[in-house]
Amino acid sequence: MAGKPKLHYFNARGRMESIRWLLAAAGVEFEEKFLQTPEDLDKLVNDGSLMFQQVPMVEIDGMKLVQSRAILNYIATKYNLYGKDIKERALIDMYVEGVADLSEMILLLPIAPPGEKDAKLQLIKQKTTNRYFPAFEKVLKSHGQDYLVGNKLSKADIQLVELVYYVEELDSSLTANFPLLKALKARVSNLPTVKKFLQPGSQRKPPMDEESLEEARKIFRLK
Ligand SMILES: N[C@@H](CCC(=O)N[C@@H](CS)C(=O)NCC(=O)O)C(=O)O
Repeated sequence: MAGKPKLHYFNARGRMESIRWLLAAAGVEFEEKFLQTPEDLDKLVNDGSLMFQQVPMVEIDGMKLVQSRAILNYIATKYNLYGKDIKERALIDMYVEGVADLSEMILLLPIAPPGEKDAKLQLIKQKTTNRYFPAFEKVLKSHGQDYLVGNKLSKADIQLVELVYYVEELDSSLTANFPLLKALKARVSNLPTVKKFLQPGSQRKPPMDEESLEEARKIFRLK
C-alpha cells in the first residue's frame, strides 16, 4: 500500500492550504515536512525535487508533484471529486478558477504595501459581494441541489467553502445575503472528514500573522 502523501511547504496556509483541505475532505491522512530555513528550500531545489524551484510540492504515488492546481487536480481525480464526465469537469474547472481569482487576492493581501492594504481590502469585499458570491449563489439557486455540480461533492464545493471561511474572517457580514452559499458551507462543514479538519489540533493552518510572514520572507529570500 502506498504511504501517506507528504506535503512540503512552510508552516502556514499559503498555496498549500487548499491541498490540505482537499486531502482532508477526501479523508486522506497526510504528513507535512515544513521548510524552516532558506537552506531547506535550497536542498529541495538542489536535489531536483522542485521542477520550477518552487513549493508547494507533494510526494504522492511515487511522484513529486509541483504546481498547486496540478496537485489539486490529481487529488480530485484520484478521490472522485472531479465530476463524472468532461462537461461536469469543465464546470468544476470554471467554478474553481473563479474561486482561485478571489482567493489569490486574499492570499496576497498580507504582503500588500501598508499604504495599499485598505484599498485592496475594499476591492476584495466589493468583488466578493458584487461578483463572486452572487455568481455561486445563482448556480446553487438554478438547480436547487446540495452541491455545485452533478448533485455530488466535488473539489469545487470544497475550495469554495474554504474561500467562504477566509472571506468571513475578513468580514463576517459578507455572506449575509447569500443563504444558499451559507447552507453549502454548513453542509460541507458537517461532512465527517471536514468536521474533523475544522476541529482545533488538525493540520488546518491559522490566518497568516506577522510571524509567519517574516518566516516566509526569510525562507523565500524576499528581502
Ligand atoms: N504557480 C505555482 C506558484 C508557486 C509559488 O509561487 N511558490 C512560492 C511559495 S508560495 C515559491 O516557492 N517561491 C519561491 C520562488 O519562486 O523562488 C503554484 O501554484 O504552485
